[in-house]
Amino acid sequence: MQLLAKLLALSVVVLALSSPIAGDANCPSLLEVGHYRQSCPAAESIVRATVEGYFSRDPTVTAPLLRLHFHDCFVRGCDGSVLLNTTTTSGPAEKDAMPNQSLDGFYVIDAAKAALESQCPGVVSCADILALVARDAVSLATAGNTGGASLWEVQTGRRDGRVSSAAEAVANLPSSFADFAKLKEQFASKGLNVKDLAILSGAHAIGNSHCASFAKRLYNFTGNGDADPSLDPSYAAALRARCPPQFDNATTVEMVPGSSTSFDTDYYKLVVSRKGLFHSDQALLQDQEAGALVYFLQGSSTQDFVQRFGVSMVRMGRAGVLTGSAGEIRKNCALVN
Ligand code: HEM
Ligand SMILES: *[C@@H]1O[C@H](CO)[C@@H](O)[C@H](O)[C@H]1NC(C)=O
Ligand SMILES: *[C@@H]1O[C@H](CO)[C@@H](O)[C@H](O)[C@H]1NC(C)=O
Ligand SMILES: *[C@@H]1O[C@H](CO)[C@@H](O)[C@H](O)[C@H]1NC(C)=O
Ligand SMILES: CC(=O)N[C@H]1CO[C@H](CO)[C@@H](O)[C@@H]1O
Repeated sequence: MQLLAKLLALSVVVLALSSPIAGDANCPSLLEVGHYRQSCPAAESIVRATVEGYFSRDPTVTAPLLRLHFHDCFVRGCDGSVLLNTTTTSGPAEKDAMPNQSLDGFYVIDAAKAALESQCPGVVSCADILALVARDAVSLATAGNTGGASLWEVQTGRRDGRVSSAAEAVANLPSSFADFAKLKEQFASKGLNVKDLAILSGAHAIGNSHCASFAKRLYNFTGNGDADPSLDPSYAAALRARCPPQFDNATTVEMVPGSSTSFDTDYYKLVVSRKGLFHSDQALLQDQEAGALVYFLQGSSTQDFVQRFGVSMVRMGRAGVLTGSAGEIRKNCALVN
């Protein structure tokens, strides 16, 4: 345990030293670690305490919280747009797009925001709350990380956008039926490479999925009444038992059977055994570089995986951010000011 703690502490230092603060071509931003150090010194600990409070009552809260930051960053950049409600003047928001169906955890973001507003009104953006919450959720879920020590430093300084569009969510969020080339293209459009794609897909170590997100793989994959050939046949049979042809929309399946709250390398072990839940998970093996990483990570330690995961999360967290005087700091994460 002590060794793990040391390794984790070391990896945070390495990350801090190796992450450039001002950006590359994709990043005209000025994100920085500790952006609220002066303006709201308790910001990160307030967020952390909020996540911990919910986690102690319900350890399944971590997966939806991690997913929210991903959905935020892939649509209009990490600008908190995933949190906005549809209003009479706005047109359908991201929340109301098909791929969102299963988004959850908004109440945790709202609770963190309320606590922050009472301490430092109008200072901490909703987009930054999402990034911090995602880090804290993974830290709490990580196998062997006793006490949930923070696993990477989050760059902050994002500002909140004023627009949220369901149509943009549909266009930008990868489909669970996508093949490798499409996934690669969609990640590249957010400044993320094949390595980031393979590593961030490891988020599917935690959480659940509704039958609708993969049922086509079980019954009629190519239109000939067949199953997805990339899916292990006995696993397909087990999934068919759980999701019959007329499945109930509310039924869910664990991403990793029996271990869906533990952030570890089990996801990669499933993918190499053709038991990834989504076609998009299995599609990583269609590419030499991504496939090699999957094989490497399935044999790797949890601390090595989370260290890499943190690096790619920091990169994802820079996608299309608003900084400086762009956007605003929302008072209520569901509404523009
Ligand atoms: C590579 C492309 C990706 C695709 C196609 C994809 C697709 C999906 C789908 C279809 C679900 C299940 C939704 C449902 O039916 O309930 C899901 C769940 C999830 N995704 Fe992804 N995802 C991708 C990448 C990511 C990334 C990059 C992250 C985070 C860094 C992430 C985090 C999660 C988590 C944590 C869940 C479980 C949510 C829960 O239990 O509520 N995914 N994803
Ligand atoms: C946003 O929408 C949700 C779900 O429809 C609702 O529960 C919540 O009260 C709304 N928030 C605000 C601030 O209007
Ligand atoms: C399978 O898909 C094909 C093509 O989309 C469709 O014509 C056929 O009716 C489907 N079969 C079943 C059993 O849903
Ligand atoms: C399941 O969801 C689909 C698409 O949203 C809908 O058409 C269908 O009526 C739902 N089925 C049930 C049993 O609720
Ligand atoms: C959580 C959430 O807002 N879900 C919505 C996703 O979009 C569908 C329509 O496509 C709504 O019915 C859900 O309420």
